[in-house]
Parts: sequence; C-alpha cells; structure tokens
Amino acid sequence: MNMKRTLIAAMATVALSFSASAIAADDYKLTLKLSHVFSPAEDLTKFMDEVAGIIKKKTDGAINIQTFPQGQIATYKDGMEQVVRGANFISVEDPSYVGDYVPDFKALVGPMLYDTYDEYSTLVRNTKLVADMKKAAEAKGIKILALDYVFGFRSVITNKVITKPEDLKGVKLRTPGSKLFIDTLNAMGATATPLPWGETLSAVSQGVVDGLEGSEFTNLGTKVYEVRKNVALTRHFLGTCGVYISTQVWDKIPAKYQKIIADEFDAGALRMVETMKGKHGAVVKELESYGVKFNEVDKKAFKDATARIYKEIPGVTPNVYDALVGELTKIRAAKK
Ligand code: X3X
Repeated sequence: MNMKRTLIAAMATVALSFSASAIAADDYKLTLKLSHVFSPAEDLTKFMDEVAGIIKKKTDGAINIQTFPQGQIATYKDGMEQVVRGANFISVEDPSYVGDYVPDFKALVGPMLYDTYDEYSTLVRNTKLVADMKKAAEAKGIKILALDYVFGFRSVITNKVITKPEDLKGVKLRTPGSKLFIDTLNAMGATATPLPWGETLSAVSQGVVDGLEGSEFTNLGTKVYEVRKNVALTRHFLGTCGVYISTQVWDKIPAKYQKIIADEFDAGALRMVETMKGKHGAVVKELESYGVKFNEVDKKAFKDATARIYKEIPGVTPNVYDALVGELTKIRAAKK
C-alpha cells in the first residue's frame, strides 16, 4: 500500500512540475531592445521591423523586440558590449565587430573576398568553417542569429574620380569605427577617418572628410548622392549585418520561443538577400538619374594593396583566409 502511495505522490509531483513549467512558459515574457544605425528609409530597418513584428505575433506577444534605428541607443562596439554583458539587447552590426571577440570574423568579412551576395550567404549558412566560428562566438557570450543581412557591396564615394590606389593618396574617407575598415581603407591608399554614421553626411558636406565608402543602397537610402557624385566601384567590402544576442539571455528563453526567434531572423535574412538582388539595378538607375557616375577601377591593384590585411589581424587563425577561399572555390564550382 505504501509503495502505491509513494508512486502516486511521485507521479503527482512530476505532473505538477510539468504543468508549472508549462505555465511558466505560457506566462513568460521578454522585452528586447534591438539597435542599429540604419535610417527608416533603408531596407535593413524595414526587415528588422518586419521580423520583430512576426516574432511578436508568433509568440502571442511573449517576445517583444523594440527596434531602435539610426543609432538612437548603443551601436557598433558599444552595442556589442551590451550583448556580451548580458543585457536584454540585440545588436545588428557588421560581423567585424564580432571580430573584436573572435578575430576570424574580421577575415570572414575581409576585403575583396566576395563576388556575389549568394556566395557569402551560402558560406555563412552551410560551412563547418563558419559554424565553428559561431561556436567560438558563443564561448565569448555572443549568440549569432544571422550573418547575412546584406545591403550591397561597399565602394568608394567621392567627387574626385578614383581608379587606382594612388588616386586615394591624401583623400580622407569616412569609415565606421571598425578597425578592419580603418586598416583596409588605409591599405587602399586613403586616409580612413572613423565616424558614426549619424555624423557622416554633415562631415562630408562641411569638407571634414573628402568622401566615404558605402553601398548603392546606403547611397540612395541616406541621400549620399546629394553631397558626392562619383562612385569608384572598388566593391572592397560586402556590406552585411549580423544579428547578435547574449548567450546568457538566449539560454533563459524557452525553447519554443528560441525556435521562432532563430527561424524568423534566419528567414528574414534570406528575404533581404533576394530583395536586394532584385532591387540593385533599379537603385543604380535612380542614382544615375540624380547625376551619380559609376566608374570601374583597377581591381587587381586594390586586391594586391589589401592582401596584407588578412595577415595583420591580431589573433586570427593562421591560414583562415586560405580556408575561406577554399570554401568559396567549392561554392562557386557547385554553382556552375
Ligand atoms: O555596423 C553596421 C554597418 O557597418 C554600418 O555601416 P555604416 O556605419 O557605414 O552605416 C551604413 C548606413 O547604411 C547606415 O545608414
């Protein structure tokens, strides 16, 4: 009789604990602040707002992601620090900022590496090389939800016509404060001048800098064309953002909500890649209608000038550049 009572008591305890966790999951609510520097007119902003809305709907309001565009709250390195410190915060930044914690991410988005959006997206989604990088980021407290919110190749935007590295001598170009960007634009021959995006257009207008580097989508979305008319098609970086959350915060989110969050940020990036591929031609035409001129450059000269960057990244895994090129070669061959 005692055995039976003990068994019934144990089953009741288990049932209660299950129902408690079920109630806990149903009562679970989390508000996250999502921060980036893009303007309301830019696609990245629209995609972040869209994904946040879908997640809120699919979790019946349990996961409330408040989006803060245009650098309203912490961005760039400061935003990444919020993530690493375990704040209820999502940072949307270039993967080179993850590189401050896992240096190989600087090589992942290094200069003159990619020819298409798709090959980068395939690389970051389907290779063990990048999967291992993501694990290394988690060991540093950074859960990566996406890496391919692509917003176009970044080129040099000035009034002076630029075709080769020598043309950039003495030319001050605004870059984001990422050391990878600063070192790369200096290697290209320019004088890199780091500024947050919010100060960039006024600095260009006032002649504090001679120009900047950015994509056609940035050019159109933030009206760079009103202050600079020449784009030298260096395509030195693929403009892309990753989406990062603290592992401490992530691990406390119930699994059913983790899946929705991960799936929707993942799907949003794929939608954005397709959207940007489809829009690029029209964006170039619209910029040309505003008087913007595009010119080809000596790509080999810029590639040679920036090759040393991969060897100079402190703490980078030896031969990671060769490993990236090896994966890209396989991806390109598979597409043929
Ligand atoms: O960290 C995210 C990107 O690197 C931001 O690049 P940035 O600071 O040149 O801004 C791009 C613009 O499109 C923002 O409006």
